[in-house]
Amino acid sequence: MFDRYEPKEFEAKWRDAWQEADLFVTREDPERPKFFGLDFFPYPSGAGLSVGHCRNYIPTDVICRMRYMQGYNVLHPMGFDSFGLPAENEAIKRQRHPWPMIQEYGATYRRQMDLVGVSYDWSRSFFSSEPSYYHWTQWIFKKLYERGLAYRRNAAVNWDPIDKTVLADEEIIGGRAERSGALVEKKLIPQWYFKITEYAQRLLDDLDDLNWPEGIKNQQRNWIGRSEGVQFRMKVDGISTGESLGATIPGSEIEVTNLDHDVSFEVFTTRVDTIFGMTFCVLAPEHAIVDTLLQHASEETVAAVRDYQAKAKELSDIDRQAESREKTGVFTGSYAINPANGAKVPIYLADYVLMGYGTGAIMAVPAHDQRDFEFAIKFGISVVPVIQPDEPFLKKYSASESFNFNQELANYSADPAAYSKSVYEAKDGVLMNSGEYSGLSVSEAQTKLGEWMEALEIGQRKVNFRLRDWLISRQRYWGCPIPVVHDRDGTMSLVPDDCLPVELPDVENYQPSDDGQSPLARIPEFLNTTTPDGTLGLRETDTMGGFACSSWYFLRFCDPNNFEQPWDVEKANYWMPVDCYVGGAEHAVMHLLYARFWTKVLYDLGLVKSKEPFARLQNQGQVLAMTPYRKPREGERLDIGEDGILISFEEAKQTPEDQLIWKWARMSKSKGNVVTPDEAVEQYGADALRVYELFVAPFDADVQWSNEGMQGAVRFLSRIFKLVSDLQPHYDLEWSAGIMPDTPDARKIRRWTHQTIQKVSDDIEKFSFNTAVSTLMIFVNNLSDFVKSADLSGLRLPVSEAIDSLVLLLAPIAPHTADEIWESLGHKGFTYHADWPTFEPELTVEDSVTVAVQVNGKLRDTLEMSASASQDEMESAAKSSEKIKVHLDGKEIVKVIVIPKKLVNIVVK
Ligand code: ANZ
Repeated sequence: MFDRYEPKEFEAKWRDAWQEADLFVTREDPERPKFFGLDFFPYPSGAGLSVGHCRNYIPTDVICRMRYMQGYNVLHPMGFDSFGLPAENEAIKRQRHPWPMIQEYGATYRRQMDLVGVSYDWSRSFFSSEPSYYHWTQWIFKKLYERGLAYRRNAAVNWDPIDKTVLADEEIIGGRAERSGALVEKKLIPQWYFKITEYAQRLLDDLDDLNWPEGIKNQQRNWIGRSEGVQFRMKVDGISTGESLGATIPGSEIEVTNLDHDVSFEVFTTRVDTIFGMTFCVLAPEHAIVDTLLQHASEETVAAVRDYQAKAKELSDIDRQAESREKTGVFTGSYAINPANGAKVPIYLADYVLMGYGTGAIMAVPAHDQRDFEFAIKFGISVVPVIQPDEPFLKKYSASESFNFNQELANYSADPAAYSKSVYEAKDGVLMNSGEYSGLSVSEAQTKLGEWMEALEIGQRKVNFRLRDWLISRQRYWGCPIPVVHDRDGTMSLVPDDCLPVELPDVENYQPSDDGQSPLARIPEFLNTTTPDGTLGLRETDTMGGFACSSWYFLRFCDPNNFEQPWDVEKANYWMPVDCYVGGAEHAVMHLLYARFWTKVLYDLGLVKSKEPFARLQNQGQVLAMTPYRKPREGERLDIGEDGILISFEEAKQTPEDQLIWKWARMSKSKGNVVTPDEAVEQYGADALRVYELFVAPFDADVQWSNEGMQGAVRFLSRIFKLVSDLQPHYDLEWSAGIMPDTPDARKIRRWTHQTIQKVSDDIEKFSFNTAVSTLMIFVNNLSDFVKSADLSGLRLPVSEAIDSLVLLLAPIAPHTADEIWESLGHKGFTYHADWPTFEPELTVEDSVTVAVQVNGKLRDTLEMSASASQDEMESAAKSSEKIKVHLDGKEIVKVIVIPKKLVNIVVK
């Protein structure tokens, strides 16, 4: 047996042996419980894996290996998310076809994953761009279409002029495409959508039961953005064509007219209680009623409005809503009538109101809404407070005992920020300046005003969601074709099941075009086809964005080689949901929401009985590496958030010390700071890499890569080899058949062993891998110290139990090392097939404890006592200690303080 960690001597041998034995091929024994452990579906990039990616794969591997040893059937698959823009852009850059390219990249990933000993069942692997996979992506598309959940409409979309494609809102940051950095434009083209909004409420409700990080759940809640409010009609003054209904609006002379003939628009508000504070209205610049209003406006107004509309067009929704932006707007020349009090309020256009949310029009209440407030200040519109804040609110925000609005109003031109903090958030409190509603609480007023509007049929209570339908089509080549055929007269039909998959044609030139059409539209053999009833038709040429492919791959893993159906329902029902899903926190909304949506649709179709795809979610921290930057030179511009210019390691060598800035930055190819698993394994060994990544920090914390840390891992593994080889002469393979001795030393070793089993099992379960490793370190230290001094004769059985337990607990963490030692000890087979050690609770209990004995608070002695000693026993043991007696001599004992298992303090005078 080796007496130190020699990875080059045995790691590759074990990996070959595992492969030879098909060790990780999924077992499906109906008698056993199941465990589905899954890593986020990776896109295999040309750069290969870094040790940063391993922080995802190694921990999942540890929990899967432990579960297998605990007797579970384990599904631990890996595949490749190979359709989509990144792959296509990379292929264009390399002037290659994406398919062979991505297969090569995938093969590199696989080799690297194998190199660090991850236990994937490769017999279940696939690429999402294989026809045998996307066949079923298309099949699911059809199911969505049949249920009315996939539809096509003309839409102003975000157009990326560099990547020449449409982007989802989520793919735009600060008005630029996240991927290409292009300034995003608006373009009107027919687009395919999935109707995720129909599932908004369920997507929200079912979050509660998921074992996911709270932060991710909240991001989803905000993204779905449910709000309850009232939607009501606002009549435009002076241009109504309606007849009188013989009633007036309460408190005014204004007649209620037949709304069907009125020029009116609807507003959505969550704060109908503030309706008396409405001092203007705002329409989104794209609002359809604007044209009508302009028919009654002066030439100058028309010109100003058209100009404003044109400018708004160039901005993305996200920019329009940016809190820091100064408010802009333009008056339309028209007024609307507040239905609650008949007041005439000016109608403005402003880009902070979005067309895509609510009704694209709002009642503006500057006293209680931050954005309206900023707008009112800028345009000199009055601010009418209508909510008297309650006491706790006043205490929190205002120094004065009585809250004086006039004073506040006087203050806010001087310091708008101070006012807005004190007033606009007033969500609790009592109404004022609100006619008959004054004196009611906010919630009472909301109910009453809602009822009143419903009775008069001016409006109704409504739930709104911020969530938008999911834009799925891409005008690009490298994606899953949409299985739809367009008839001559424009009707659409689905491609019949027996004609699936609609295969992507193998072409040389697949560059995107400038006209917004997919390159597939230029390929006649693909484009021209027949409709199901035999007439000539044209294929849909848009492809699906990559998020479609990753919305169901976990289901395919349950039954990946099925050619008859996407999966066998029984198999999916056995394996789903994924018990533990591991990946980066950056996927909080898109992928994780889309996959939940598809799963719910498939649930409704009876194709899977799990309503949610991922029962538990874990997000790993990143690996950071020391990265060189240099100070900017005169006139050099820095990227946002940076204080230096990123340089290569080569350039760093040439740069004077005082110009260099070294910083921890996320490991990535673009930063040139990547350490590959190949390098790490070559230099230190695969198990050392595994131990290091698990031990260096809590799973979800960022990690600073260090070579010293790797050496520490090597030393730890070497200590294990040394310990076991030292103990080998005392090792008995058949220890479990013997009768354990019951001496204090035997009990001590067994206590260490069983405590370690308990803690390591529990820690792995909790994803606390760093403490699992440190527990093993303590165990190894205790045993190493013990063997140095103790007489081991008579301890063969507890020592052997300790060694076997150590090796098996180590097996998921450092599997090569574990198998090497296991074999050297004389065991047959792999640790993977051995049973996970279990602990006996009574053996974990400490039977002796160290108690501190103080006199007047000063430590004078420490005593070993039975852990079950009573307070009286502790006290008398302390008093009879020779060292203590010296300090008690001739003194009077005033009192004795006893803390069980820890301390006795004797107070004397
Ligand atoms: C009056 C009011 C008074 C409002 C007040 C808020 C506070 P959530 O919760 O996000 O649904 N709003 C409605 N439609 C809008 C649109 N298309 N673009 C921009 N803003 C819009 O927010 C709903 C509130 O956001 C609505 O309630 C409306 O302003 C505004 F003290 O109406 B509120």
